[in-house]
Amino acid sequence: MHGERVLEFIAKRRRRSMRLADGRVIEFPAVMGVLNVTPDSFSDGGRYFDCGRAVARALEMEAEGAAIIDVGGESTRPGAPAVPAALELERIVPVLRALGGKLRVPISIDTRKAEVAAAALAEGAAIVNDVSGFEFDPGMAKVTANGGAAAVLMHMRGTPGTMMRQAHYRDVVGTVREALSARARSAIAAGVRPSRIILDPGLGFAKQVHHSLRLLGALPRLCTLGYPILVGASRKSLVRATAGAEPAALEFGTAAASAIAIFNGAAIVRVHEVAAAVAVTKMVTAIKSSCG
Ligand code: HH2
Repeated sequence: MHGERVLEFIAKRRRRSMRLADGRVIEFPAVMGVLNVTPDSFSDGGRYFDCGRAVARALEMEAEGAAIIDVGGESTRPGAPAVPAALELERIVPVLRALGGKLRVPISIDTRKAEVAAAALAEGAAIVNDVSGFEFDPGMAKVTANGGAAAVLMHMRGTPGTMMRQAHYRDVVGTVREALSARARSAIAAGVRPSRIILDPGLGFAKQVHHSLRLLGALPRLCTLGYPILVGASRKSLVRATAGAEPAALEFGTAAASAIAIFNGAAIVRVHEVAAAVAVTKMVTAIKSSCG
């Protein structure tokens, strides 16, 4: 009972920012720009596979107002094949090295592997973004804790190859909320600071379209866990199936999902089109604050 009251208290005083180990502060709501250094990501595969292009895109997203650049070397789209750590490192390390000292905003490393996270932190990344919520690789929590890094813990089931077979829930919101709470507790037990934990319901990951839509609508319930919430709806099946798959429909649909996410309390939206999300964030923040 006491614990629940503490969580309610924390939720009411919802965090407005996060201080990273190096003193940089991320103000919420924030936009995380996606940089996929992969040949096969579902929406931008191959576009930033070249190191020079990846660096230029990172700088462009920062100029557009991204508060975090999320670098990934493995596609996690449904059915994607697993990538060995050595290949993931080959993709991301040159980009992180080339970005060294060029970006003001922090870098997050989008990986499920401790070896890749450790190398990225050594190259200056400050946040570990793990779609498996530290479940895929048992070494992940220690690497994050030892590096003093912030952690994004996402909810999914199985692996990208198997997850859509497990997209069945009786109560998707309650199930995801419980699982995220458990993941936060085990990260804390391994030494990750509670003030550096971000939770993510994992739209599209072991979720059918209606599950993802339901989670977006029910974000306030996830916010009562007391941690900042990240939402990644950008160009996903919930947008394709609802707004349409042509480029304009995908972008407007993504913007609508980001707007609702922020209105419902998300601290961070993860997107491919940073400029649009920054405008959406400003607009929703202004409307929310005028609501009192
Ligand atoms: N979605 C993707 C990858 N990483 N991380 C978090 N925290 N939340 C998400 O929703 C999320 C994520 C999938 O999107 P994308 O990076 O565009 O595709 P791919 O995995 O094919 O590279």
